[in-house]
Parts: sequence; C-alpha cells; structure tokens
Amino acid sequence: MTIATIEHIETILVDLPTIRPHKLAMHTISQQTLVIIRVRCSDGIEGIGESTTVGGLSYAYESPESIKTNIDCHLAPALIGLAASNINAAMQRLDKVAKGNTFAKSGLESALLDAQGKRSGLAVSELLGGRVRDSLEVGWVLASGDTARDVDEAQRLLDLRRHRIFKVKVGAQPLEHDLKHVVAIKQALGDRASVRVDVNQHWNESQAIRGCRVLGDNGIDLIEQPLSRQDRAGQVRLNQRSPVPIMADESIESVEDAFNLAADGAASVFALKIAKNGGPRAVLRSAQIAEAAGIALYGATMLEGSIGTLASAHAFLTLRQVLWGTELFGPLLLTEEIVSEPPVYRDFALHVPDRPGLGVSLDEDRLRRLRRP
Ligand code: MUC
Ligand code: MG
Repeated sequence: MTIATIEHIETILVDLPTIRPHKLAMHTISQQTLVIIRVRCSDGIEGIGESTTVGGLSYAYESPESIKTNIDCHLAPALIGLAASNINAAMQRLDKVAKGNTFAKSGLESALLDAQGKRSGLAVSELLGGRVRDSLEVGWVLASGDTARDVDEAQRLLDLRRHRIFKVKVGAQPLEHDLKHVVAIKQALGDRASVRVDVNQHWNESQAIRGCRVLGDNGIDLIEQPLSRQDRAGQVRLNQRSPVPIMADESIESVEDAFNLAADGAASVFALKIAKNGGPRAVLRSAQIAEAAGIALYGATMLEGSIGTLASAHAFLTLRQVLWGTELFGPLLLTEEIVSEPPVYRDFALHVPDRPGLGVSLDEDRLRRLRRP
C-alpha cells in the first residue's frame, strides 16, 4: 500500500464585508480576512482549513498577512513530503519549526483532519474520537455600539429562534456608560435571553470590581476577560471576588496558558478557540485541562467563516459538556459565503454535518471572485 504524502499547500486571503460594523473595545470590524488553506495530497485528496483572526494585529499576535507568509515560507515547506495521515507527526514537526503561531497551525491541522476524514469516509468529529451531540447552541454578539439597535437586533433574533444567548461588547466607552448600556439590554430582553459581556481586557481591577457587582445585580450571567491577560494576580483576586462567573479568553494563547490559568485559579470558565491553541485537536487538550480542574467550557470563535467555524464545531461536538454554549456564528456576520454547503443554523443551534471531513467544499467561482488579487 502506498502512503499518501503532503504534496502542496496553498494559502489564499479572502476579504469579506460584515453585515454591520462590529465594535470591539480595540477595533471596529467592517470586514473579516479569512486565510483559506488548501492541502493537496499525493492520493488526489485535498483538505481545506482556515486561519482567521480579528482586527489585523490589534487583537492577537498574528495578522492574516503574517499567517499567510509564515505558512508559505516556514510551515508549509516543513510539511511537504510527510505522510498525510500522520497528523501527530505533522503537528510535532510544526511545533519544532515554529514556537507559537497557533493561528497558522490551527488552519493546517484543520486541513489535515479534513483530508484524513475524506480519505477514511469519517467526519472530523469521528476522527477526534466521536461526537456526543449533533448540534451546538449558538449565541450572538451585540456590537453595534448603540443600545436601541442592539435591543432591536436581539429581539429579532429571538423571534427568529436563531439566538437566545447574547454577548455584549463593552470596554471602549467609560464604565458607567457601558454598565447602563448592558443593563438596558438585559431589562429589554428579560428572561427570554442570557446576557453576557466581553470586556476584551479593557478594565482595570478597580473598574472590574464595580462592573462585576453592578452586572451581577442586574442579571448578567457571565463576564469575559475583564482584565489584561498580563494581570494574572488581578485575575485570581477577581475570580474569587466576582458574583458573576469570569471567563478567560485572551488569557489563553496556548495550551500551556490554559494549564497555568487553571493552576492559579484565574477563571471559572474557559473560552475555547481552535486558533488560540493550534487546532481542533490542540483545543481539546485545553478542554481536558479545564475539565480536570472543574472549569466550565464555552465554544468560542475568532469570527471565522464557515470552514473555521465547522472545524471548531467538530471539536466541540466531542466534549462531555459545553455548559455555556458557543458563539460559532461567524458565517452569519459575513455578507458573502465561499463554501457550497453553508452551515445550518436553526432553533438556536448550529447543526453540524456528518459528511466526511469537515463536511464542506469550496465554491470555486465565489473563491475566484472574492480572493485578494
Ligand atoms: C472575542 O474577544 O471574543 C469573538 C466574537 C466576537 O464578537 O469577537 C470575537 C473575539
Ligand atoms: Mg472575547
């Protein structure tokens, strides 16, 4: 039997506008740049993956352009000629040639899993040990920056039975302004919805103490990354003190970060992102650390398009419990689609295909039209 090898890797930048400006504390998103990865193997099978970040370099340490360059110049050459089915060996090789670069590694690991799934006739969730559910609850992020517009948006999505979990982006405005904004949204939605906030590291400890108390008194369920990822001592103190559970997001830039946060007791919920850990298999290592430490899980996103969203979803389908749901809504924020079978959202959930691999294929015409020249 001849062993299929990795023959060629192509990276493609695709700029897709968002349906409205999406305001985060550090950056307003009006388009997402997806890095699409095509891994061609000697048996004719092609795996596809996606490495996407938010806001150029303003959110994390890799930009779409640096992801593409690092794959083209360093990671892809290290993979060419390796056995396509041996994902352990391929990812260990990448860890040897690149210290970090979890975003780039995540798209490559996703593409290798997609190829192996197509080769074996199994969905990626089955390759990861087997799915224990077929769908995932999906929340939406309110980030227009305008209270009335956010309330209208949430009410419309509740009526459509598309989302009943809403994460409100805060941190760009003064604390009191943000608190009023979030409390008004919660009051308008009442018990119909779970309302959470994401501060994207923009409070200091004194603001966070007040913010967590006021939000807790007003029915907010979860507070994501209130403090800087650098302020570990503050995170530990806040996690002990806050009446509302604290979720770590930017604090987790690697599986090792997840271990250290768990050991320090710096959060009671982890936002799991394939991009921050190095792929669908890597994110499950952080999930296992969390489980062992009694930390609850949330299936998070870097606002990937359909390919990255499904790569995340296949991993999350295998978890024992995803207590806080997911935010795998990335494709719904974009005005254009580049896959032939867009993900199915219905009844507050993403329904994940059990076709081989990730279960999607690229729409070549749309890709040709939308790729960066
Ligand atoms: C983040 O910090 O969570 C995920 C959803 C969203 O609206 O922003 C991203 C990043
Ligand atoms: Mg976040």
